[in-house]
Amino acid sequence: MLGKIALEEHFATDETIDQASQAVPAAHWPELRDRLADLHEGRLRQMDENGIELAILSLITPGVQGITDTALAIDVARRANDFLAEQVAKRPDRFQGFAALPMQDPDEAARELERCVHALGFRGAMVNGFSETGSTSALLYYDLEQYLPFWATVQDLGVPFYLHPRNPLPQHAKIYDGHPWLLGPTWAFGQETAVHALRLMGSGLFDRYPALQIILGHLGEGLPFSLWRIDNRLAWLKEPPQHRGRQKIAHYVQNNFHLTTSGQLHTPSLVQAMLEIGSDRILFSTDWPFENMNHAADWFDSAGISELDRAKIGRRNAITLFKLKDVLGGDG
Ligand code: GRE
Ligand code: ZN
Repeated sequence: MLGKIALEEHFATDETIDQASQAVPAAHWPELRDRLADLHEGRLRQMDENGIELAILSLITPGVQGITDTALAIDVARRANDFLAEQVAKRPDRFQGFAALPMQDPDEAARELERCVHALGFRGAMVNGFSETGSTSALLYYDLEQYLPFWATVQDLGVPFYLHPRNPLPQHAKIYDGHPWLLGPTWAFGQETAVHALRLMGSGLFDRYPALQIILGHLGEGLPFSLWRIDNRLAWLKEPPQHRGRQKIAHYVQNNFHLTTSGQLHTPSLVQAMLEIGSDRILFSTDWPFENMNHAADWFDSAGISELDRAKIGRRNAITLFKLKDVLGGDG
């Protein structure tokens, strides 16, 4: 399929690139480093070869979320966003941007998102899970009370918020001791992110701000498979503790979430996600450079779904969600 749009496509700045060196065995690092640092030639060649017209770019994980010094997190986010805006400006027909946000300070995060949307033309935010701060050992999950004004800003701006994975901190990851193969994209990324998403849903956030739209990668980090069981248990057990949302968990997933196909190139999983939340809320993505664009594109282009669903998931849903008509030529 030509004209695909992809939205879990990462880059790194000089300041953040070393974070990714842990992500792959040493032998792969030079290749990964080149891929992350290349925002034009190699990337555009890959996109051309794989029928990807537009990529919405985002900083690597944990990125700004892993910076414990809040003032530094604010600075790094700002610099990364300015750098990305300059890169996008060279080829706005091929690249758009997601804001990196210093969630360590909710007011600054809201201000930075406003700046990124209004002054830099970004299409939303990508945040890599919980944030760390130096002042407390507490991890900041975004269902906490202090984030309500931030979420009000996100809703007012009308842009999506991509909740991207990160690993749990070692001191909170005892369950993985002796099994480092379970960290990262094999398992821990999804587990961490699914729980964070459930915390948002169970906090009542989407009753208060019903227009919020959250994006999850990897076909929903396992949530589509688990929705029925979560709601069934909550209904079967009439007693507290219940979550604070007024609706079933499935309702929030179906009304406040979008899923991407990043790193989950498996047709039965895609069909299952389509059955749970519908093809209007699923979007193609590749997770470059941690996955290969040709793997994602070859699978998606020949997956056994209808051509109408392929057009929606590959392109149309992104145009609607990110209001991309202005940057795309032709049919938009
Ligand atoms: C990702 O973005 O999904 C990712 C990383 C680092 C390692 C593996 C991976 O950011 O899939
Ligand atoms: Zn990713």
